[in-house]
Amino acid sequence: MADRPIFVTQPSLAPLDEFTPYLRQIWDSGVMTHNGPLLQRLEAEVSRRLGVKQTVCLGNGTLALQLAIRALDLHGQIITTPFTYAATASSIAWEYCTPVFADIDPDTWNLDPVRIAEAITDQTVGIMPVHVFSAPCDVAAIESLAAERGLKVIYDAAHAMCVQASGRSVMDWGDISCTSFHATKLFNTCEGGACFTRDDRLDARLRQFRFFGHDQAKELSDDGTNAKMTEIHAALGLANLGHLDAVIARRRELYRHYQRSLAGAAGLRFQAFHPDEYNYSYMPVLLPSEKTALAVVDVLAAQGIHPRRYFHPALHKTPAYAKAPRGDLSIAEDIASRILCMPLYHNLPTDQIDRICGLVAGCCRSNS
Ligand code: T4K
Repeated sequence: MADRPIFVTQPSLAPLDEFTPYLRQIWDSGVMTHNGPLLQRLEAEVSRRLGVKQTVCLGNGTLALQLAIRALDLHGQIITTPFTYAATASSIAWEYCTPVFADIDPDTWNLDPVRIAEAITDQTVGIMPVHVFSAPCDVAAIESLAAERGLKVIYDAAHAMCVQASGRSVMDWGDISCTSFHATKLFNTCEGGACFTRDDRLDARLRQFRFFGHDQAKELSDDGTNAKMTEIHAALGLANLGHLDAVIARRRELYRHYQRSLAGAAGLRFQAFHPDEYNYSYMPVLLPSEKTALAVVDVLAAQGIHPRRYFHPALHKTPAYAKAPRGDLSIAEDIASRILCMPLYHNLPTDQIDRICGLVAGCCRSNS
């Protein structure tokens, strides 16, 4: 048994004394929200860091997806993956569109462009692929299909901060890309998220939508909601941004440690990705069967170690989306049934990883 429980992740936080000078600025100025100086600085620094034209910071990643659908004025069916977190499909449904599920690739676990093409109907208006666990989708195939069929693309890049796809930031693809800065993400502002677009008109719409519909002159010239990020959240982002490279490097080392330690585990597989196009924010492993995955959960839980079944069940198996239109989803169902995300965070000790891997390999052996 570990001294303290080991969860799937722990937030990466800058030292407290790097956060407090930002708080001092807020206390001195009294500006707490509404496009304040720290928010503007965070947006500029994230844009510079990722090499994207504009960053629109928001209250969370779910709102980012919803605002993206609104900004593109989508009404109809949006093709997406069932192998994702609920927020992907809920953002579609909450914007009065219909999620349509297509199957995933068995190796990358991302939406398969061939299956997307098969799911297109005369009601399809867009595609919402997810860069699952940060591995980029086949962006070139998806975008040429979308261009050919006149569809909009919104990437759910909630996991994919700092990832490159085909030589540019993954956030630079699609009509709009959306990410999450939740506490459990690689880069966090506690709660938060962002939209990215190269289109100035969409950028202006997103900014207006996040602030009730106010334009720059504070006129209420459009529809909108409250999706703002506060100065306190932006302050945390600025403090955390300085440590991002070190966090990614450490996570990469720990990921490789897992890979080496699990190399002999019978029937266990890792996600397929290019090592330069991944941020190591998750440690997903595919067990040989659901029985083995459940055995691993039990054996680790008895030791105070808690991996997560991200993403089980596949969304079409949940009550909210049981009736959503879909094709054959057998690959997503299979992967969802035997996936486990193992604990991975910057200060997870390697001797704990060795212990976890020993227990996982034991389950693979006894269930093979
Ligand atoms: N699209 C995708 C593909 C997503 O994965 C997500 C979110 C979104 C969109 C929407 O983005 P946001 O609207 O959330 O910005 C978590 C997160 O709540 C969620 O952000 C995330 N995906 C999802 C995959 O995971 P839970 O319910 O698994 O989190 P929870 O609270 O069980 O936390 C996991 C572990 O992390 C805990 O066991 C302990 C640790 N933890 C967690 C929190 C919140 C901490 O140590 N400190 C903390 O403050 O959903």
